[in-house]
Amino acid sequence: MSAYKRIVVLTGAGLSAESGLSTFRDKGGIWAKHRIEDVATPEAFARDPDKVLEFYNTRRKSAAGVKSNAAHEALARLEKEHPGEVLTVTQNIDPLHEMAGTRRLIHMHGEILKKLCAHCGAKEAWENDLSTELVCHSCKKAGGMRPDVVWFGEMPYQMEEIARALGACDLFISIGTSGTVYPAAGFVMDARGIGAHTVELNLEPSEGATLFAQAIHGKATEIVPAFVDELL
Ligand code: BV8
Repeated sequence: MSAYKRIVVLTGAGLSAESGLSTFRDKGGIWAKHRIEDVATPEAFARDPDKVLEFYNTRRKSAAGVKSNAAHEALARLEKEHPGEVLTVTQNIDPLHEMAGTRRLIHMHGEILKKLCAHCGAKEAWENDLSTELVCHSCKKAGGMRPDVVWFGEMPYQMEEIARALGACDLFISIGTSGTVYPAAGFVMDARGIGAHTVELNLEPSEGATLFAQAIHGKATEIVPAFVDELL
């Protein structure tokens, strides 16, 4: 049985790669085909909303029908069977953690299957394309409907809850993330700061690999289930 009482798991695009979703910074990844400044900032949306909405409409379509994989499922099992607390914080905007059964979950960069009104802040589940003609059900204005995702320069969601969990954890596990986007990339330092054990599970050493006390490299669908088995 695991010696740890409070576990925080941080996940990134590498966790969903074997489900068929593109990562961002790998060769041929999303940011190799699109400039962040053109599609993933509030300024880009103000300048050219059609282009930004089209980028996310395409990604929403490519996420349709995608299934969770053995790594998502192992993390759901960890939450269910670990006798202490487990909080999963994902940078991913896909719904694969929920699909696998994870319940205590924070989507710190938002969710592709929700829309957000830039005028009034109303949020709603949304599986279809977004367009500038769409009218908000709440404030009745058009032109402000955007995906409920956190763009560069915007504050990630539920940071206080994440900080509380990091400030109390005794194990921090980072999975399938390059460790290049802040504040998520700094979580390992917060966990280290309070003496938690820190582990990286990634295909290859990430930017911050040397900050972790332990690192296991390989495919998420292989190393995550094995690591969870060992923990439980
Ligand atoms: C903020 C969501 C203030 C939507 C995303 C300098 C100038 C300007 C800004 C900054 C700056 N320095 C820092 C900043 C802040 C900025 C930032 O970090 N920029 C970086 C580029 C330097 N951050 C922000 O703006 C954030 N907000 O800081 O607010 C604040 C102040 C105080 C306290 C708190 C906040 C907001 C960032 C949100 C950005 N939104 N997207 C969308 O998806 O379109 S970011 C984008 O990158 C992704 O969405 C994802 O969420 C994030 C992280 O990427 P990863 O998941 O790590 O993916 P990546 O491809 O990089 O890596 C995949 C890894 O998996 C690789 O290592 C690979 O080897 C591995 N892998 C691949 N296959 C497998 C695998 N591993 C295992 N198995 C496999 N099969």
